[in-house]
Amino acid sequence: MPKLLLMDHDGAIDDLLSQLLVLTMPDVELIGITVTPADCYIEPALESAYKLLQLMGQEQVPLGRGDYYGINAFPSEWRARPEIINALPLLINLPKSPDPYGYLSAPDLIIEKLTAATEKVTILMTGPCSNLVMALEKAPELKANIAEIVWMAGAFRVTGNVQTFQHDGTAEWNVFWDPVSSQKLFSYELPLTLIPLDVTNHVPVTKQFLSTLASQIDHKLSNLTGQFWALTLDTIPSYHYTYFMWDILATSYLAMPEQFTIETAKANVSTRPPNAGQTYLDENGYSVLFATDVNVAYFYEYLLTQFRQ
Ligand code: AGV
Ligand code: CA
Repeated sequence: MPKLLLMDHDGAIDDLLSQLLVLTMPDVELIGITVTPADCYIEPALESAYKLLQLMGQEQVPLGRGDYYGINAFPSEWRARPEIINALPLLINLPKSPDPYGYLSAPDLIIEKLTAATEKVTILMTGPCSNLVMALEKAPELKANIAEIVWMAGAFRVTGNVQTFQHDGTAEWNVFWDPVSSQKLFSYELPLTLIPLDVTNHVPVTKQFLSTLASQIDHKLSNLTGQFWALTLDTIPSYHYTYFMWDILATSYLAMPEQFTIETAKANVSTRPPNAGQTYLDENGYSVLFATDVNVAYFYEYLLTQFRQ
């Protein structure tokens, strides 16, 4: 039986790639997608999310709109990228929205779906965790309906990717956007598996991968995802600008957990400068699992297989 999945993403290019990847998974039944206005502007991101559902013939999957804005905003150049996505040839002529009256709020959709579920639900988050935390603050009893949370977030034994004022560079962006909600999520001690920079650093977007993907361009999804990824290579070639397969790696964990090296730890989240959003190991902290390594060759091969349709 396929596992029930709720996905929350924040509309960046690898979030949208992750949504597509989820939609190729035979063992997953996607029961809702909520979008966080973090690494995106919400309207174009919802438009992208809906267009990808249509492309995959799954427009019945409901979308929820995140209206909460975190504590530390993402750079606007990153947030603006989905506008380009929506103009790509395979997407530009698809309808923008299923519902002229708007969307349910993201926390309400999460509550509705967790309440109605006939079995425990897996939650995949590829952006900040605020929508889920708001839902669980409102309806704490629904924690019992969660099977596992998989979250692309954090940096434990490697440097972070936030470079900004009032910050020492130790945090990863999804945690930094809303450190307070992140700490709350840790404190619930639900089954939480983090896919942090420690492991995503192993999977940059490489021209070699894109070149192999291009060799199967007759498959619609290889064509489209190749275009998505090409748009991520416009940045300055230094670590802080390298585009990794952050969210896609977290998403692939659903299908190939045995390919990851996972560590059990006690950890906490800092909520104040100069290291707001830092995830750190702490004997007196909360129980979490986090990935430290992955079978990289297997992962890239998995993507090439899934997008051969
Ligand atoms: O920190 C990684 C998270 C992932 O969820 N995001 C991008 C992924 O969607 C933030 C981010 C870090 N560096 C970036 C990011 C960059 N160079 N461009 C866009 N977003
Ligand atoms: Ca993201």
